[in-house]
Parts: sequence; structure tokens; C-alpha cells
Amino acid sequence: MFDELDSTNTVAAGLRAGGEAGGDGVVVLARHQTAGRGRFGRVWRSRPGGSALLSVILTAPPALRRPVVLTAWAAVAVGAAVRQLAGVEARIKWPNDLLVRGKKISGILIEQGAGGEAVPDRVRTVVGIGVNLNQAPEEFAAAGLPDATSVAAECGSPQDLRAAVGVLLSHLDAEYARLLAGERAAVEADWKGRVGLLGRQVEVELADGSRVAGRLREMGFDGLEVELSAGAVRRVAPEAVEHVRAV
Ligand code: BT5
Repeated sequence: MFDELDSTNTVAAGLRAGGEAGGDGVVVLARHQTAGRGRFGRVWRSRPGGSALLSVILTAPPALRRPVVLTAWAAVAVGAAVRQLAGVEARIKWPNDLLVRGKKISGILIEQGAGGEAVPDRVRTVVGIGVNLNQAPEEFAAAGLPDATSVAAECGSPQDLRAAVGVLLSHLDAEYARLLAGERAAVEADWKGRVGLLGRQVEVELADGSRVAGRLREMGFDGLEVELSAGAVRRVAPEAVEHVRAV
């Protein structure tokens, strides 16, 4: 646990993979980050004590190490923590945001193989999680983030950082235990429920810039099935999907 560092993901990736400090299950926590990152070099904003900021180092077995599985794991655990802390349900916005009433309460940043030596047969993944805890709506507005929210803004009670982090870690542990116990389908079902788009008309934006529109017939770690207007079904791998939106 650090008072201040640049980014928990950067520090976690820099820990020696073979050593105890950089081993499986180690969590790097910070009260404040001076260079918090989102995806594609975007900035993750926080102020001291305002957010839960942490990175988990995982050397997950091959079946679990796909980013879609690990992002879902973190998102399901954050969703359960937000429910426990704020008494509200967070929805997952593909691929890595958690939204309450349409506003972003948490973001997840998965980085694999960045900066760490490989453990034989085990790729190291750093799962970075930021959860907004104590920011007021005015604070977000002043920071240019009108579409952000926090646990305190949702439930009206200021959050103790350590207690909130404890709740978050206990859900991360419990969901990871489910994955390791072979209960991938249970985590997948929770993830699917929190995405909340099954059966709806959606537009899927693919990594190559193309779009697929239709009814989302099924979704899982193995792919999305979109029923096109003519009745044909298009299957896409989660890795090929940039965004999924209801239309
Ligand atoms: C994310 O990226 O949402 C992943 C954020 C991961 C942050 C954690 S904190 C611990 C660990 N260490 C790090 O350095 N990072 C991880 P992305 O989907 O690219 O979204 C970034 C966008 O979210 C920004 O461009 C803003 O629009 C918005 N944003 C920034 N700070 C925010 C906040 N506190 N709350 C809500 N939205 C925010």
C-alpha cells in the first residue's frame, strides 16, 4: 500500500515476476496516483483518498488468462462490491466500464506481459481497477467528467478507503475462487446479466471498424451471436469486439 505513486499498474508490472513481491495474488494499492492510466493512454483521474486504486498481479492458468475472462472477473467483483457498499446495481459497459444510472463508477485496465518476465507456462497479467468512492458530482463536473459517479454520490454516505478496499478484495477473491473451481459459467452468467443486452437489438462495433447490427441472441466468453435482420446468425469472438450498444 502506497500513499502516492505514478500508477499501480506500472508499479505492479515492474515487480519481479519470480519474486514473492511480484507473485500471483499480490495487490498494489495507492491512496493517490500521479499518472493513473486508462486504455490507449487515456488519463484516469483521482484525488488522494477519493478512490480505490489497485492492481492485482495474476498468473492465471491458460483457460482463465484471456482478457475477456479477466475483465469479466474484475467487473463482476466490482459490481458485487458496489452493490454491497452503495446498495445499487452497476451495469457493465463493454468492455471495461461499470456504470450506475449511466454514469461511470469504475474502470478496469488489463495489461498482459507488460514489463514482467514470464513465469514458465504462466503469463502474468496485471489487472488495474479504479473505483470512485468519495467524489461529489460537482467535483466530477469541475474535472470535466460529468458522466462519472462515486459510491458516496450514489448512497449518500462517505466511504472509508480501507473498508471499501477490503470489500472489493473480498469479492475479487470470491469470484477468482469460483473461476479456479471450474465455475467459469457462473461468472460468465453474472457478467452477461450485468451487460444486460441479451435479446436486445444491438450494434456491435468490431476492431476492424466494421459494424454488425441485429438481435443479440447469445453472449459468452466464447463469442457473441447476433441475429441479422434476414435471420442469419453472425458469430463474433469477444476479442474482435470493440463496443456493443443497444440501439
Ligand atoms: C478505464 O480506461 O476506464 C480504465 C481505468 C483503470 C484505472 C485503474 S486505477 C488503478 C490502475 N492503475 C492505473 O494506472 N490504472 C488502473 P478507459 O476505458 O480508457 O477510460 C478512461 C476514460 O474514463 C477517460 O478518458 C475519462 O473520460 C474517464 N475517466 C477518467 N477518470 C475517471 C474517473 N475517476 N471516473 C470516471 N471516469 C473517468
